[in-house]
Amino acid sequence: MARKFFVGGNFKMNGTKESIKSIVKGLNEAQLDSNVEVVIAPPALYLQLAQDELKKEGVKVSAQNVYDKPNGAYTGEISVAQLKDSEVEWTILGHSERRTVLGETDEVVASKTKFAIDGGVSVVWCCGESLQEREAGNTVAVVERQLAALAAKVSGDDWKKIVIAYEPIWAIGTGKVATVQQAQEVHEAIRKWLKAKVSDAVADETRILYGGSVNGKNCKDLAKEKDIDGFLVGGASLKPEFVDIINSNL
Ligand code: G2H
Repeated sequence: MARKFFVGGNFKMNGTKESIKSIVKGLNEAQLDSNVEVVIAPPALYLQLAQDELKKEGVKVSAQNVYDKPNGAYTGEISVAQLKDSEVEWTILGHSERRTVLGETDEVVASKTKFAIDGGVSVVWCCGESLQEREAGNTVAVVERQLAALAAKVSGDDWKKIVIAYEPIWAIGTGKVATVQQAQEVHEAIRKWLKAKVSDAVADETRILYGGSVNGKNCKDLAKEKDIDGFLVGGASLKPEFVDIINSNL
């Protein structure tokens, strides 16, 4: 089955009302490959602004995180119901900055993923190894451990609402992109794991994105690999070259 190419823009904790309006205007006016599904993830405070300004078919807004409890006494959190109320259909979950800086465990990320899906919000679920783990030869084991925690919570059609983003931590925001071969190897391992532990259909249909210092120059070669189905882009999603990344296959 052909998997639709997917490009996410993770603005992280960046932007102002003016800069986000300007990025969205750029996307509204750009010629984008119609075969690509695009989401942009501004900080929570600007989700509604981005949603209101966005006029481009094929581009949607995503949260960067969501809580795994119904509305209630959880100061500082945002609920799945609130995302739905604001017509936000996507969230990123398990980004390494949340895992390492904010202490989210594999189980917390999996629980949030299940809660989001059950509430009708699709998930860009992130995984990836640290430099130390890569140098110790544990890359695939780490990613498989993260996947196993996810698979313990989700099942069946849940997988249709998950896009996996492989983001080696050592390549995030460092300018040190994984080589095409390094990325493809891990993507292939993820697909093999899905085939062995979940199903042939999930392995075949799930999009696996690469994230980590993707830019307008390195995207084309990465996009050619058979198991790379798109990108999760940080720094470059704030710049005009985000359009070149969306159009990697043109
Ligand atoms: C990885 C990526 C986006 P960047 O975190 O999620 O960021 O492209 O800046 O490395």
